[in-house]
Parts: sequence; structure tokens; C-alpha cells
Amino acid sequence: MLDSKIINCHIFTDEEEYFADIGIENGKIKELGKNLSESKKIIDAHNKIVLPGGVDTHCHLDQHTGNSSKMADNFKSGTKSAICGGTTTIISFALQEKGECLTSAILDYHEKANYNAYCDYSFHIIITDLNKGKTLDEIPGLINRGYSSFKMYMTYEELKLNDFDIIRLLDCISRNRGFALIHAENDECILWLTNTLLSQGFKNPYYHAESRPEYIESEAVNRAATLCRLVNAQMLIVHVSSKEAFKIIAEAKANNIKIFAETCPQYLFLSTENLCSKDIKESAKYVCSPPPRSVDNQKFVWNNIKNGNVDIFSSDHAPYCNNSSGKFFKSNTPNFNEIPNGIPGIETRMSLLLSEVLTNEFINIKDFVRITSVNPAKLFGLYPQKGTISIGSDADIVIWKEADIIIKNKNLHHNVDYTPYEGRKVSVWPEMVFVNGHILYNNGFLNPHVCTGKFIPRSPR
Ligand code: DUC
Ligand code: ZN
Ligand code: ZN
Ligand code: ZN
Repeated sequence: MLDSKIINCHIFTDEEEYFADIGIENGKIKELGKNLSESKKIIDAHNKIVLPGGVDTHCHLDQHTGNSSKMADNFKSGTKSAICGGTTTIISFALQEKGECLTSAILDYHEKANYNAYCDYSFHIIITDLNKGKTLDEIPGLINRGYSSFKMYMTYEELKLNDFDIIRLLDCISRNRGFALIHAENDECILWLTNTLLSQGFKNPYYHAESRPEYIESEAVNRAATLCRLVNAQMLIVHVSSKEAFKIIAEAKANNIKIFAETCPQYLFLSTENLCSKDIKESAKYVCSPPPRSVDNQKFVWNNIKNGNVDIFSSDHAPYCNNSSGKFFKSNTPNFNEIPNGIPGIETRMSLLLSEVLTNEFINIKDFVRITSVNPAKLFGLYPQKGTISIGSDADIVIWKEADIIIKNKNLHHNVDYTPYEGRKVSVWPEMVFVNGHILYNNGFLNPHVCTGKFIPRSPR
């Protein structure tokens, strides 16, 4: 006897499209097809689009910021927001403080997440300090215990590693079959431009974009690809935003360098114009890095999604409120470089993109599933447990309903006091979201008491 059965589903994976019923038992997909076994419960999808739950491999929850700003979302509010937007697995970050051993960093973030997550989760470890080599000694053991991905930064004073440390780290990760993620922007160029702009009196958030032009991103992407090639590592370049950076990635891939590209909603749906408001309370909302680019650049990002150069579409949810706990932690009139970088988007990621898919058909639904669920799960060792609808997979399933919806922050479930997409129309939103076989979201209502998300250890590559 099945626990539940979703009948009349119009199912899409990255490879197939078909009509079938889905049988669920013990949180897993047990049967798929027609004439399934008897079930205790039957849900009728009425031939609506049914997709695997989203896998968001780039979101920051409850992360230490290194200053007095605070992230608004912890694991509870962040994963609640995720599932209400059709994402059913997340990989968040465990940040190594300088001098800290990685095991202690992980324990810290496990404590934050334990019994606090609505959906299953895992961690990438952010490495900020090789700690005289001790950090490298921890890596093989960590990969064996399911922490198989490591993020590094080329910029931000408190986070960045120099190229030599990146090489040593990549080499160690690669030899132990781990996976790397990198934030690629040239730190010295940003520093010089920032100082120059400030010395000329240019302080407004608009100059955040001026201080991080596209070519300082593409320079760093090229360098990251070179370091990757040197030690034969596998690496995801996160939040790729610009035409030149995509070009370098396409070339590197053609030369068999094992790099992958992630992009995010802000590079499709926001632009530098959002930073132009004279009202700093408005423009500060869009400060993220790399910054939103020109309207013109958006079509290059679309083209790279269409031609397969984008492997993953993540949110890069970085939840800072637009008040003194977040964007304005430093003062009411901060200089552009004093505003925390990052914008919320864990709940809107899936609908924003799927809505474009359905209305403009620029890419098809299978491509959508590929970059929002399948590839994120595959690259990070979660597939086929996550990211697909197939027998044996976890029953993480979304029934989508087509309807005209205007995004309003008051209807979202994160703890951030704004959404950069306020007022934007979408044509689709989750109707029902199943997480490990349980209906956690149903037509706008959240099943309030279920916080049964668990840590998922991930296999090496
Ligand atoms: N990079 C991220 O990956 N997230 C938030 C801010 C940033 O610069
Ligand atoms: Zn159950
Ligand atoms: Zn980054
Ligand atoms: Zn990020």
C-alpha cells in the first residue's frame, strides 16, 4: 500500500516529458506510470506541470558576516522560503573563521541547521585560511564524511585567498575527488577603483557597479580557469554575470578544462539601472557582487543559458534587510563600499525563470529542470537521490499552477524586509510542494509544524 499517490501529472525531467501517476512510500518515489498500487491518499494534479523540486546550491543562511551586520534568514526561515518557492534541497555555507579548524566550522553550522530546516540540506565549506597547511590535512577526511565541496574567494579582505593558496587548495581538493567553487573578481582592481571613486566624492550605491566592471570579473575568471587547469581540478565559477566571463568559460570548456558556470536571477532580471535611484534606501537594495549589469548584457546571459554554457541557475540568496541590521549597518548614509553585498531570492528563483520559460519559450521546460534541479544535484553529488523524478528518488516534487501573480514581499516567507522583484509579474507559482513525500506547501498554506529536513552527506566526484 502506497502512502500517497499523485495522479494525472504532466511530468518533466531534463530528458523526458510524459503523463503519469507518482506513487510515494516512505518518503521515496516507489512507483511511476499508470495503474499504480492502492494508496492511502490520492492527490489529483489535474494534468498540471509536475517537476522535481528545485535544488539551490548557492544560498547563505545564518552565516557570520565578520561585522555587525546580520543575515536575516536562519535555516528555519530560509528553508521555509525555499519550499514555498518550489525548492526542496539547499546547499548552504559553513564559513571557516580565520584560524578556525574546518571541523569546528562545520559543527557550528550543523548546530544552526539541526531540527531547524524544512527541507534537506548540505554544506559547502568556505575556506578563508590554510592555517599553515593544517586546513589541507583536514580535507581528505571531510570529503569522506560527505563534505565534498569547498568555496574560495578571490576578493573581500576577510575572505580572500591569494593565488598560491588557491592552487594548493585546489590541488588538495582535486586529489581527493572534491569539488571547488570560486568567487572570481580581481580584488586589487576593485580596491583601486573604490579608493579612486571615493576620493573623487562618488559615494552613492551606483558606484558599486562602477567599482566592479565586467573586465575585472573576466580577468579573475580567466585566472581561476588557469589555476584549475594547472592542477586538473573541477570547479564551479559562481554567479557569472557578464559576456566576457561567459566567453572565457566557453573557451576553457572547449579546451577540456573542467570548469562549470553558475548564473543567478539578478543577471537576468535586474540591471545597473536599479542602482541608479538617488534614494539610497532604494538603490541599496540591489547591491550585490558581481553587480547587476547593463540591460544589454541580460541577453548574453540568456544566450548562455540557451546554448548550454550555464550549468547551474542558483539564487545566491544573501539575506540582508534594508535597515540598520543589514544594508545600513554602518550608517544611515553609507558609502557604496560599506553596504553588505547580496540580495534575497531563494523563494523567487524558480518562478521567475519558469515564468519566462512558459511565456517566451526561450528555453524549454527540460532545460529549466536541467539547470535548476538536475545539474545542481549531479555536480554536487546528490543525484539521483535529489533533482529528478524517478523510482527510488526522494519524493521532492512540485505541482506548478499557471496564474498571474505579482511578486510582493509581504507574500514571501523569508525574513528579509524587501524583495528586489517587488511588483514583477510571474505566470506560475507552486501549487503543492512535496518534501520527502510530505505536502509542506499547499495553495499558499504552509504545513507549520514539520521541520524534518536532514543533513545529506554528499559523495565525492
Ligand atoms: N558573493 C556571494 O557568493 N554571495 C553574496 C555576496 C558575494 O559577493
Ligand atoms: Zn514520512
Ligand atoms: Zn560571491
Ligand atoms: Zn553567494
